[in-house]
Amino acid sequence: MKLDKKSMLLYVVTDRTWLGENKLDEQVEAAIKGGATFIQLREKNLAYDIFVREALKIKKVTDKHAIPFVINDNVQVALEVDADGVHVGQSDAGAREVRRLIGENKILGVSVQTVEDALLAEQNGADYIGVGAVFNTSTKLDANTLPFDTLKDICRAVTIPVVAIGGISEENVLELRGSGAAGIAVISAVFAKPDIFKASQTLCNLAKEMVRE
Ligand code: TZP
Ligand code: MG
Repeated sequence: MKLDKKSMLLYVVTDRTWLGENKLDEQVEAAIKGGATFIQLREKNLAYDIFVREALKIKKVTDKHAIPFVINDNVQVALEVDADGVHVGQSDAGAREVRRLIGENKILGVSVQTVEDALLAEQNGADYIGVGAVFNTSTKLDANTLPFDTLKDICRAVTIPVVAIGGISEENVLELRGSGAAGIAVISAVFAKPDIFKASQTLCNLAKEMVRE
């Protein structure tokens, strides 16, 4: 599926770490109202049935606001809830295999850290690429931090949109100016904040400034 570059502007990835008494679908809606343009449900510890139930709740919100919705790693959940697509990393099922499973009309996102893997992902049917970590992050413990030039080289090498991820905050978004990234993907910069709507709104404005040529 061909993606509008604009939908990559503020890509928000879910995380229950800071959920407390709140509901994830309500937090996602607050993020969308603030300006999130893309939602990824990322669940590492949910049983299948609960994962599906949560995915359906989030999908209700993303459908209501006409925002693309993808599932991290789990093709089966994505197909079961008819999500807009799937996002996989290098250690998950290969892009070509995932594309075969989901068909041509769903969104396929792939995480890469090298130009070589980016080109391969594009050849294998990725619609967009995630590159990171672009800054130090404590959200994903096994993420290593990439040089700015690697992000830039990847953006130049592929024709599909690239979203930068990892340690991005209000303070450092503008350091990504000139990278060629179509937007930013964030977890803690939205979900660790007490006011998700406001955090999303601020990041959205900064992301617009970041992508401006
Ligand atoms: N992939 C690379 S870094 C990262 C993922 C999922 C974590 C991003 O989280 P945060 O809180 O935005 O640094
Ligand atoms: Mg993964």
